[in-house]
Amino acid sequence: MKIAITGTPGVGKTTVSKILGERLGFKVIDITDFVKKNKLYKEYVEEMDSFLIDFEKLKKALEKEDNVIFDGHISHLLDVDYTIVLRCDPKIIEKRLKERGYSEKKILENVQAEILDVCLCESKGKVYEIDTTNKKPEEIVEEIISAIKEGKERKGVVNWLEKYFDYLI
Ligand code: DAT
Repeated sequence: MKIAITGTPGVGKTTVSKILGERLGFKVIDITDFVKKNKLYKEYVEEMDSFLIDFEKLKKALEKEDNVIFDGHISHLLDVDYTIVLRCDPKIIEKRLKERGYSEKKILENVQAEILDVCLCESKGKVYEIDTTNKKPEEIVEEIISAIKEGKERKGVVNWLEKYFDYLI
C-alpha cells in the first residue's frame, strides 16, 4: 500500500507521517529530502527558491516502494493508493511558516495556496481531505486510519475562501 500525505507547507505533514508510519509499520519517505539526496531535480530556480523536480525520474525511483508513506506537498502527484490532503487554518500556517523563517513572499504564496485548495484540486485517485485545525497529531492519525478503513472519499471538508478572502486581494 502506498499513501501520500500532502498539503501546504506547515500544515503538519511530517509530524503526521511519522506517527502514521509508526502506527502502520510503514516506511516514511520525505519527498523533498529524497529528491535532493538523489539529485532528482532538473535545476534550482532562484526566484522561486525551489528545485524543479524531474518527475519522471522521481516516479521511477519510487516505483518499487511498498507499504510506504510519501510525505511532501507534491506527493499527491505520485502514483499511490490513497491521498491524504491535510488542511489547516491559514492563520496557523502563516504563524508556523514565520517561525520557520520563510520570506514574506513565500509565506503569502503558501497561505494563498491553502485558501485556494491547491493541493486538493491537484489530487487524483482516492482522496481524503482532513481538517487538522486545533487537533492533536495523534487525533489526526486516527482520523486518517478510520477514513482509509471506511473507504469513502472525503472532499469539501473545509472552505477558507469566505473567511480569508482578503488574503487574495
Ligand atoms: P509540514 O511537514 O507540512 O511542513 P510539519 O509537520 O513540519 O509540517 O509541522 C509544522 C510545525 O507545526 C512544526 O513545528 C510542528 C507543528 N505541528 C504540526 N502538526 C501540529 C498539530 N496538529 N498541532 C500543533 N502543532 C503542529
